[in-house]
Amino acid sequence: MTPNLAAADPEVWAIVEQETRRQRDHLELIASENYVSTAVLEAAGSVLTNKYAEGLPGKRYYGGCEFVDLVEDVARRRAMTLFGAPGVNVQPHSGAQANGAVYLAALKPGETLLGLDLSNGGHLTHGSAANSSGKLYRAVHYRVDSRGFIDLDSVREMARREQPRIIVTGASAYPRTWDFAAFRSIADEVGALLLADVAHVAGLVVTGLHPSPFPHCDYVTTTTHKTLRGPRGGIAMARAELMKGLNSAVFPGSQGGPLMHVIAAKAVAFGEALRPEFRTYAAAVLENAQVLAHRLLEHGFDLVSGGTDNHLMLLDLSSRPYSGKDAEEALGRAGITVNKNTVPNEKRSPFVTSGVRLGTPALTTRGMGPAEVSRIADWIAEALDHRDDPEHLARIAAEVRDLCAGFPVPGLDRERLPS
Ligand code: DSN
Repeated sequence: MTPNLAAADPEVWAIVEQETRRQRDHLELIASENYVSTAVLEAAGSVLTNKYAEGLPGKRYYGGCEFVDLVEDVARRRAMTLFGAPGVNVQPHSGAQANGAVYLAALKPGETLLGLDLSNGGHLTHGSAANSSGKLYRAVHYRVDSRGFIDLDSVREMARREQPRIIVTGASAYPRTWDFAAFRSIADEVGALLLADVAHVAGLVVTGLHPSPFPHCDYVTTTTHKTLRGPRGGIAMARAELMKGLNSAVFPGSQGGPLMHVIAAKAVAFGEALRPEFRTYAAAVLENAQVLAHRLLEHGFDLVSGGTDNHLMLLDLSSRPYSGKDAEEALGRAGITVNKNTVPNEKRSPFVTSGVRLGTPALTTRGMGPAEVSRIADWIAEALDHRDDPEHLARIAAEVRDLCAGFPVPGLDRERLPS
């Protein structure tokens, strides 16, 4: 019999075990991470990884695609139901690939793209100079206002001045609600296409807890692994008449063979998200975010925009004597995993930053609720107060491990989860 991973490759197995322990013993507050179900893990680790399937179901460049065709059709059907999307391509390997495909379909090199500035919460693929979206296209950016909210008047003014071919909504670190209808009216006024990158809020969108980008947007992209709680990957959706161009932009435009095991895992995750329990989960994510934000405000922290409407918030540490990097390191030693993040009007480099991004999707998947989240806010404040005291941080880490022991992780602790 073929040996399993532990026997075949003890070196890699040991690393996977270490990561498993880390995921179990740490509090995961990275807003873009989550824990997938055992079913999603199984699909992602299935034999579908062996199959090449360039093309689309029913129109492939390889033989033997009859079963992967079925699974891609399930994924497409479920995604269209979830998002109310007229069309979808479930093959993008990531959100970045999904956005790249939209640009390839919608823009000619040098045409103008208007997106949210990276340091104001936007994503690299929304026209950052370091990304192909900023190199191949003429990228211009809107920003948040002094309170941290998108200033629609200034978006309109910029759109009139810059005449973009496409306007991009969506962000990696924006704690407030997107008004897609208002962006549509701006796009219509200047004759622009409208893309919503809902990667962060996808789980809220599909449960009706954030406004839907449809029917306002021409294109909608998302990752599948954040609030949507699926495998790492992306999908790209569009109005029906734009799908042909979008499909060609994914393959052969920017990708080769799709990852059929990941597409199967996407299908499983979409099936989970269609169930009523997923709405209960998404509502709990929001409730936990409110509790975390309020408790951090009680501890005297500044939050960009003063709070949150969604699953994430941004601690603004500009007035503190330590950086986002310092905070990330200290919290890491206390068993609390976060990521440093730029804040609006950032003065430090992206490797240092003056902010920390916090999110509740993963904690909520473990079954943690307001009592635990409030305790976590207290630990965050305590750890940052004692950031230079390794013993104090180690004591918090031990308390964190105790809390985590009571909250099994789907996929990691399957035998300890209630059936
Ligand atoms: N890097 C992702 C995030 O953490 O939000 C966005 O793609």
